[in-house]
Amino acid sequence: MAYELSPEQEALREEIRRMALEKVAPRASEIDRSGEYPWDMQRLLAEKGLLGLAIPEEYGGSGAPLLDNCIVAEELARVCATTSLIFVVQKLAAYPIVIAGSEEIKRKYLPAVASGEKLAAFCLTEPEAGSDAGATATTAVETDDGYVLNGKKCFITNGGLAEVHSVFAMTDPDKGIRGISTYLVEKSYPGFKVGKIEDKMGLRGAQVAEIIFEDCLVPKENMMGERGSGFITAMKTLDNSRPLVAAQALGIAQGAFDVAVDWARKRKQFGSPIGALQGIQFMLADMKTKVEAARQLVYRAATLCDKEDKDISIFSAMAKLYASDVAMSITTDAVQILGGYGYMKDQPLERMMRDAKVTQIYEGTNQVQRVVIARRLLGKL
Ligand code: COS
Repeated sequence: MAYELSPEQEALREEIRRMALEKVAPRASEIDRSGEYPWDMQRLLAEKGLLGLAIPEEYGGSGAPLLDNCIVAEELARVCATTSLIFVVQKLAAYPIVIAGSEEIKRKYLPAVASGEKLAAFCLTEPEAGSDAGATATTAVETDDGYVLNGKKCFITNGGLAEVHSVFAMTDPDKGIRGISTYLVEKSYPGFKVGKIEDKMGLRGAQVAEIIFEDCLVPKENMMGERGSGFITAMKTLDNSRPLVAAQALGIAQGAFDVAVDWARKRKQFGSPIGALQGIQFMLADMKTKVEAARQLVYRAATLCDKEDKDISIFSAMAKLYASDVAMSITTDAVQILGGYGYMKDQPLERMMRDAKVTQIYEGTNQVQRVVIARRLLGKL
């Protein structure tokens, strides 16, 4: 079944595209160059109510479907992947609270996350638990006062900036993945520390850091969901956020494609625009086909998530796998079409190529996506 956007979704796309072109695009190159977190972009998204787009209305958000969120992520990434990530991560980190948090926790934290007053972070990955998320080594020990967390998370987007964290920690090590629980951890809690801030290839304006827990005391009521349900909460969250990362990758691909088409029309060699050369035409034709195929898959995955369909996992994984590979391939080809100019920082393409790379890695590497797809196809053999 092909996707079809409603008139409201088309209008949303137009509105975000206009905002992105007017306010975000002019900042993109400088955000990349400086490597500083763009608070002005965060404020822009907050003022537009976008940081709460996915959060239910009763907790201060708009309760918009995932497909709407994908449209926003795509249009922002078309001009600036870092700004798109600000949007994507706020939703990723809020999702465990939405699906597993108690009523009290939701009321206490979601409104400030939805308004953008507080940044949020999703703390799953550890130095020894990347693709193998079940190998979580951060421990949570129950005491009379609450849970005491010890351990280290790494590659945490918004690390050091976020005030609200969805953290996965091992409560009952003898139970394996069924021993992992989810905790709401505030930056202000004693024993919460920020470690190394990473120096990255792309998404230069996003802050990614280690988060360290040293006897970090978390109130008992901050456990989200049943004890031992953390792994499933993490997997459900990833199922629901992979389409969003796929949309971000799609936006990067579309942005790079737009630049390449424009260049092919204007750049003259051998006495005519290079777009008149069949070698370039075939490249552009293949690029366009891949972008549109990725869009179908991304919107389809988002629509299935919105319907809480049984095929969410496989479609989310396929969308993330395909769209991110498309983003890498389109940005690489777009640089090629611009030749030497594409390699220079005067053009946005080398930034887009660097930004595209991580979409094949984060929210589960594309190898993990293939594992998810194959397991859904075959079951565990
Ligand atoms: N929804 C609900 N339940 C799920 C699920 C999902 N999407 N995925 C797995 N589960 C359940 C399984 O059904 C299984 O339950 P049973 O033991 O009752 O059968 C249990 O969870 C364990 O699943 P599985 O055996 O597949 O777990 P593995 O340890 O083999 O790991 C992968 C599975 C590799 C898919 C998982 O670790 C993963 O997604 N890793 C990547 C993590 C990631 O994306 N990190 C990025 C961090 S965020 S930027």
